[in-house]
Amino acid sequence: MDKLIITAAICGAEVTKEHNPSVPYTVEEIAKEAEAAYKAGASIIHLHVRLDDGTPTQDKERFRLCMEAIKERCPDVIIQPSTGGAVGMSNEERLQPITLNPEMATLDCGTCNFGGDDIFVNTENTIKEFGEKMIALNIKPEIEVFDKGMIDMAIRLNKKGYIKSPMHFNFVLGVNGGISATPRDLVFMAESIPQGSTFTVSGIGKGQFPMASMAIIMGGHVRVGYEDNVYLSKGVLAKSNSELVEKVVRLAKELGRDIATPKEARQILGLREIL
Ligand code: KMH
Ligand code: ZN
Repeated sequence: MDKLIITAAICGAEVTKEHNPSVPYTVEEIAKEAEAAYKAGASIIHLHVRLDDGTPTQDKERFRLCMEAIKERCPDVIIQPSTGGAVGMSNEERLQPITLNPEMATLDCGTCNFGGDDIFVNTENTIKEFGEKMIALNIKPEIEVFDKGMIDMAIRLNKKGYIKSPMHFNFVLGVNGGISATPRDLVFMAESIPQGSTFTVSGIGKGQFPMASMAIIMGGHVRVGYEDNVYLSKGVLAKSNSELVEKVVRLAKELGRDIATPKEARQILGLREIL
């Protein structure tokens, strides 16, 4: 079994300091959280950025500042900017960070409800546009799927040449509008991807650590972080994203799975070598 790649989704676009005062907003806060998560064992930082007041933004210059600040503190970490941004953003807005030469970026493969009146819109043409641009820029997409039909969409677009093989999926389980964070649904998702694909698992809220444990056992990879969950355990807020990463490292150790360094993660995912 491959070593375990841990992704830290340190900031997100929807979670706020009201949910957990340690959610990072400023460049300095984001860089500090990224470094702490990296030191705890994360090899990938899934990155959203904010204005200082917490407003989510996909502004290229804000991304540049945050990426430079992270690279200064942890030069070999893999930075994976979001192209999902926040609900309601235009495609043009969302695509800005891919022009900063990242090794990876997210590619959301379908539309879904996102709680209340929110809809996270990713039409087939949007996915094609994002996929083509990532191929042109030699960026490995992390294919975010919130439901099984989104896997099928990715497979169709892979056959049509909009997404390259081998594909790397992120099963986001437990969004209010997506597939549930249950063992049955995780197994269903894992059995639905083409042979030779890799996957990581993002359990939302209380699903985070049960789904992480299953991913460790199944040979998948794990994403944790404030974007998905702000609690270390029931009723206990995590003081930093690093506490969430440390918990995954402990689980992996107990279950006999070694943790991948960024270099090893690059090999497992077939990223272009940048160092
Ligand atoms: N903020 C969500 C609406 C991604 O990063 O690509 C979408 C999201 C997905 O977070
Ligand atoms: Zn995200």
